[in-house]
Amino acid sequence: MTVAPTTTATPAAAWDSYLACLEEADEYAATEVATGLLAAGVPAERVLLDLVAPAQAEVGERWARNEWSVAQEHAATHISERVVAAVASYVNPRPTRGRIVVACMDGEWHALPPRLVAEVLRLRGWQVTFLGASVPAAHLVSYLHRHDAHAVALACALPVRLPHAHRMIEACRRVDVPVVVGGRGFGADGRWARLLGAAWAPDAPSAAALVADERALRRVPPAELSHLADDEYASLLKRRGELIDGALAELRERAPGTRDYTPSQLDSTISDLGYIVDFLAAALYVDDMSLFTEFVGWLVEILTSRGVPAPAVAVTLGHYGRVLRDFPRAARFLDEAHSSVAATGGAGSR
Ligand code: B12
Repeated sequence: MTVAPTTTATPAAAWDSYLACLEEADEYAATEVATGLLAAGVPAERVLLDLVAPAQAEVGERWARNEWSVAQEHAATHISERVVAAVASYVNPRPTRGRIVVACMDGEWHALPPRLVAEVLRLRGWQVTFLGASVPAAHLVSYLHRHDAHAVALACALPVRLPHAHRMIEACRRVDVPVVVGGRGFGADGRWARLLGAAWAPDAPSAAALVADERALRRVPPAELSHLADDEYASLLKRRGELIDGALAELRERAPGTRDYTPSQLDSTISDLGYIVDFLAAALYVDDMSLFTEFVGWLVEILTSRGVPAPAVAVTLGHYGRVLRDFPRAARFLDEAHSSVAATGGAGSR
């Protein structure tokens, strides 16, 4: 089916039409909605930030509520990428300022958010090199050795990547290139960015303002991670496999339905058990319990919308809590998360 694009002169008015295009995976109509706005005089930056960006957030909400399949989300994201490219080539400014290198953290596949930031920087005259998803620190550094960069913009959409983020921030510091970081992975108020010793921007316009102010970019206190001396983070990572195996065995024993899981259900379960460990590790890294409890709240919502009962999460938290009872910070985080799951009706005895 093809969606007839309506010509509307503001991103807000074009919203329904644009989302309908994403829903129908109609990339041509979606592109016409965006270029129609440009033709009507809406600045390219507004089309990117007031139409494409919030539409992507809505795509995420629909996926989270299990209203859209993963395939629909992928198709919509692909279309948004095409729309970003169409907007960029429609305007196509020539750079007048220095080079900004934009990249995702190692292991981070959310490349579209920093792509939007990259295009906004380009629109404001910077010469942008977009390195895309999952860039290992060593490759970023070798790129920076070969190309003069005014600054690096690093993206992180998932807090679970914060330890990698720290490594990359430190790598840039060592080659003396200032860094601005952004993305929802640093927390809504950027608190984990500051903890890791990096300047943080909540959105693309703020990132543009920061890179234009080199002194502000460099005026960031170094990382404060003295809590890592207790070694809980490193020890937890070493025990990741053992923890997942143990949690799976306990789930199979206490939730008999899991014994009849199909191979793909089993895969998802194992990856969720791993996510719980990884988010716990990230919370230990930044020493912030809320990182873990917010993740657990999100996981329960996602699983509930897919018919998985919340007590399964409580059983796993209880298991990890028992195995990690000698890790005071981890045990506290797990205990708190277990109580919050119980409070939302997902109690499972420990
Ligand atoms: C598309 C998408 C994907 C695509 C990404 C493809 C691509 N090319 O980008 C794919 C399929 C790869 C993906 C995978 C996953 N995803 Co995803 N994804 C999304 C989705 C729907 C849209 C992302 C997007 O484009 N957002 C639009 C941008 C513009 O929004 P934004 O982040 O707010 O960006 C603004 C600011 O944050 C800031 N900013 C952003 N980046 C940067 C960078 C810099 C340097 C600066 C300065 C500023 C800045 O400026 C932006 C514009 O103003 C989001 C939903 C969402 N709300 O974002 C989920 C979402 C981020 N994904 C999520 C999840 C869980 C996953 C997976 C774990 C799913 C899975 N089980 O496999 C994996 C993890 C993959 C990985 N290791 O990275 C969750 C994260 C939840 C959480 N608890 O952290 C979300 C929130 C969905 C949800 N509603 O639950 N995903």
